[in-house]
Amino acid sequence: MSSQPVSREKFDEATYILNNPDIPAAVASGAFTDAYDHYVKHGFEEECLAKRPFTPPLGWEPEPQLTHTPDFEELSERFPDDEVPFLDKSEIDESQLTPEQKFWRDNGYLIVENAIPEDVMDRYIALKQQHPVEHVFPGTTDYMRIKEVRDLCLHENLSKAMESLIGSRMALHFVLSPWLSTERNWHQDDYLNPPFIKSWYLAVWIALGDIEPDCGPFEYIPGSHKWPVLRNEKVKRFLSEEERQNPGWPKIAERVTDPAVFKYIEQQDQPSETFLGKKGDLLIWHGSLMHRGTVAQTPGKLRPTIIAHYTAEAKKDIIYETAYTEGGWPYFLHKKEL
Ligand SMILES: O=C(O)CCC(=O)C(=O)O
Ligand SMILES: [Fe+2]
Repeated sequence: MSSQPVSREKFDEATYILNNPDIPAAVASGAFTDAYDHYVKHGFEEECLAKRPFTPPLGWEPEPQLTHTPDFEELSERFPDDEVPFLDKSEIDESQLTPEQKFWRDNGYLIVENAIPEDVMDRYIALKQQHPVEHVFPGTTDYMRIKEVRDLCLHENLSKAMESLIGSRMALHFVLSPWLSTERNWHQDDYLNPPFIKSWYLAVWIALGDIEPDCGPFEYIPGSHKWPVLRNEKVKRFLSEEERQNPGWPKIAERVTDPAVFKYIEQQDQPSETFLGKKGDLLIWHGSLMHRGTVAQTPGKLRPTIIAHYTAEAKKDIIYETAYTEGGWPYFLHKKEL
């Protein structure tokens, strides 16, 4: 699948409508001028996210599946300098940067100690403790309805720090609340984003208690945000056409991505670090930083955290409605109604 929407000439309107029975009503309602208008404003992005079936452009032949074992280089790319946030560009005047910006530029992460006031955390923790703390409460998009989540994840101290690293206000769109490690192995978050995000993205790990080494802490490789980044269209060349269309393709693709990523990490020989924050400390990481949730050495040991993911406000507002906290910090609402 291409990383750009196809042109109007190549757009296969009949197949698009056949694949997406909601389109005629959406066009009739006046929300879109025609099916192509819908495709450009929503459909292409949703195809990338596997939320709509892929509509092949006219004259399109599926790429044959590659069967050799690819290296990381073959599955990844470096983003063009003019498409990345200012701190990721190769030539900038570093004398103008704050120490935090310089650290982020060099390392792809930033730890801010004591960033969140105790009372803001405690109001969230009290709410969370009404449910088993290892469970998914609040759910990944419950920041939309629960003010305590927004007060924490869009706290002014954090939002200002993020804005200074990306050069845009960062909109909250996803939280992970369980007090257990995800145990997800090495990856870069940007890989599963739509192709135009290109590191206008970051995530934050907020310690809501003192993090013990045996609870499966967050591990990351400083400087790995300068490595190439896995790209889904490159990875998909190693899947069959049926696998490419499967919404669960990222998991299926791990048979290709995991060996390539693990081998590359070994070759780089860059030491990793783990984040053992104290209550109120946070770690902000770059969308291309290699990281993982380690396996808890004491199974079931609680890991008091909330993890929040953000996209630069300007990068998504065609797709999402944006709301703002009283302090003026953005968060995405559900996808615009079609
Ligand atoms: O469990 C963890 O600490 C890793 C979380 C993670 O990879 C993510 O939120 O992107
Ligand atoms: Fe991640």
